Amino acid sequence: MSERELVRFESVDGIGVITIDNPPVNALSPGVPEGITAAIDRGNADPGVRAMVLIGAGRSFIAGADIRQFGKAPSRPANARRHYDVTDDSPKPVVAAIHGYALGGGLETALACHYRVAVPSAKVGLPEVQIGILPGAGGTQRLPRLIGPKAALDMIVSGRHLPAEEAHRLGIIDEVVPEAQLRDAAIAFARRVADKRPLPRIRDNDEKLAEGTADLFEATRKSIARRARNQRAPYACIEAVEAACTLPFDEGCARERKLFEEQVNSDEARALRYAFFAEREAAKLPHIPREIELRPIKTAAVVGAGTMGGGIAMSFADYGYPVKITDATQEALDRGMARIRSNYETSVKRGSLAAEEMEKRLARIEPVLGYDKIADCDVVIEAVFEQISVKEEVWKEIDAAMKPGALLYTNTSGIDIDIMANVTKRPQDVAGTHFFAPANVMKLFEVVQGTKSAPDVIASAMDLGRKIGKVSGLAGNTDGFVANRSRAPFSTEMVIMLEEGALPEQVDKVMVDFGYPVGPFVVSDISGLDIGYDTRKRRAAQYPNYRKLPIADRIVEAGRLGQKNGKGWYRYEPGDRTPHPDPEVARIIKETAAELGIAQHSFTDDEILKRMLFASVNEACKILDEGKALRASDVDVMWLYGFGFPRYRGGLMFWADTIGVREVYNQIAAWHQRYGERWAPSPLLRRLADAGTPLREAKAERLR
Ligand code: 3H9
Repeated sequence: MSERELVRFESVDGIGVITIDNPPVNALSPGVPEGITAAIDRGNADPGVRAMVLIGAGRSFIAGADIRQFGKAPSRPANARRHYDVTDDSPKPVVAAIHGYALGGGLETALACHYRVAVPSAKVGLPEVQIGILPGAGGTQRLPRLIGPKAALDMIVSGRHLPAEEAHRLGIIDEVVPEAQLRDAAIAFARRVADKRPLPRIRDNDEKLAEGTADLFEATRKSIARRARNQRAPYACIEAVEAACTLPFDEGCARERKLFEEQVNSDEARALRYAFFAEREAAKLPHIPREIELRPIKTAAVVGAGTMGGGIAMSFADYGYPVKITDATQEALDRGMARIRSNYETSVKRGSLAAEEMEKRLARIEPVLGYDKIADCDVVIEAVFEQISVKEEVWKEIDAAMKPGALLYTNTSGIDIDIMANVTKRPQDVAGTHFFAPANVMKLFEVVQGTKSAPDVIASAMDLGRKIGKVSGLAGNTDGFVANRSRAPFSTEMVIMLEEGALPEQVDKVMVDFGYPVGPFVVSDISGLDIGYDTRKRRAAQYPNYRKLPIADRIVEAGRLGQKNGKGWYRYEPGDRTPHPDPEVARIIKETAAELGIAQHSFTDDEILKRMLFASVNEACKILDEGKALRASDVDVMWLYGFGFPRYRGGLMFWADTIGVREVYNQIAAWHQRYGERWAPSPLLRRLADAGTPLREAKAERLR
């Protein structure tokens, strides 16, 4: 595409309208900045043009720099004129007309304009920190001048998107204009300001910078210390805003640029860029035509008003869907509704939800008794007790009641979904939608394709996940599906290491230092240890070679169920969730190991980390080899959104690549020799190591 097509210039009665047309999101790809520069020059050279409007074609203003270009050789000489400077220097006013998104370099472009108007649905932000960098085109210098360093820090360090109304209140947007009239309103605005001088250039206004004291920056650094550990980008953002308050504009820009250059090729930025694209890739289903017609979803039903069912109903209500919830008895329904209300009330108390909004959401959830009451819903999600006999009964009822064409999804985490599908006379309408607890909070939405699931049923599930604010990932129908199956060896290995001499607190510390928000033993205590106990018994009965975990069993048999009864892998004081290492746990571990005759040794942090994560890398390779996941990057997305894997490490497979596929293979092969069958290397892992192909590029030929 030539530059002239990427950016168009037309003159509308004295106003030069510059339109950026680089679908899908008008990123500043090579040619776009040059096009804007040329258009501004043209407007300035044309005596018939009094002012200019910069607007985006399609669904957005500008979503930022083209992220795919980062890490590649620059397409322009370093001394080329930058469109930001050319815009800012323009002797004729330039008005940014914003709809959709003005993010990153997009908002920086708008800040270089003299005025900004936006429609109510527009969003603006400097989200660079989320891809491991900082704004690199003057954003950290202009925004504090416009809205003050405190508000600017909040935006830049969080990377959040602001709705137009909030941006207007802060002073980023000069005028909010009617939704469907952006172009005309912006032209009218440009006409109004065409002769006003001096031009309001943000760079010239230092008044607000006094608020940027050393204390403010110190307090901001302190406030992010926990969240931003192991990361550099949030601190680089703060440093750049600090430079805005201590240096003249041009020097501040140079400082920002230097920090940007240092950061853009960092491991952190590479990992976060990978995560950004992996997430978008996960939404694509190569085996289903993109244009397939989705089944419309206007109303939803949830069967089962337990913790999971309640959370699922909340997920619908949170995103505006009317949802019916049903259970076997009025008491169960009442309990479920009370739990939902109490969850919402907690959010209101914490200040994350307005009381009025809570009432709106609650009003969308209708408790009903009897399957006939949910029959006309477009989608039903079954979330009853995880027992095959119970599920089978429920699925007969669902099949008998639901209208033809309804989407029938099951939220099982452990049961073969074909069993449920085959209870019905319409297995093609059935698929799995696996939510993670708490269902209204956790973002992962694992869609499970059964043997007979129809393509539109799968595509509709993937789309539904997105519509209720989740990140969808597709899994084949295998025990544990993709997320839990790939994580299971991690959970097994952490307990096996206790037999060999590690302690829960040591393992947890290693994983928290690595970047997990909480350690895996604390996570187990939060979830409750009895569920794992039951699953292990079931698995042991099912699989003759199942590796038993005697220490974990003894902990439960000693009456330690986790946080719910104040003792699990740790002990807890009443009313307090702080985990305290417990000598009784250490004693159980030691005694069990002695009975098993296992020699004790001390562990390095590195060994703990690799034992746990490599076990899962190997399993993920087996899953891919069996065709139960489409892409290694899908596994990564599931780990990011299902298990709190640190995003700045990209994901399980991306992280393993930073060590190297050959080294991962060699270590696994060595552990196979030492520990036996459970470490048998996946044939796919071996093939990748032999070919030197990164793990993150592994793909299944098709989903089986
Ligand atoms: C920056 O600006 C640095 C500057 O400070 C300094 C420069 C010197 N680049 O997400 P979607 C693609 S850093 C390339 O599915 P949505 C995306 O991959 C940048 N591609 O849509 C997808 O492609 P495909 C700061 C991009 O409606 C398609 O567009 N900006 C970019 O759910 C649709 O995207 C950001 O960090 C990009 N910048 O969400 C914003 N953006 O169809 C990043 C999107 O092949 N973008 N694509 O899969 C977003 O957050 C979301 O895409 C957005 C739209 C909210 C805009």
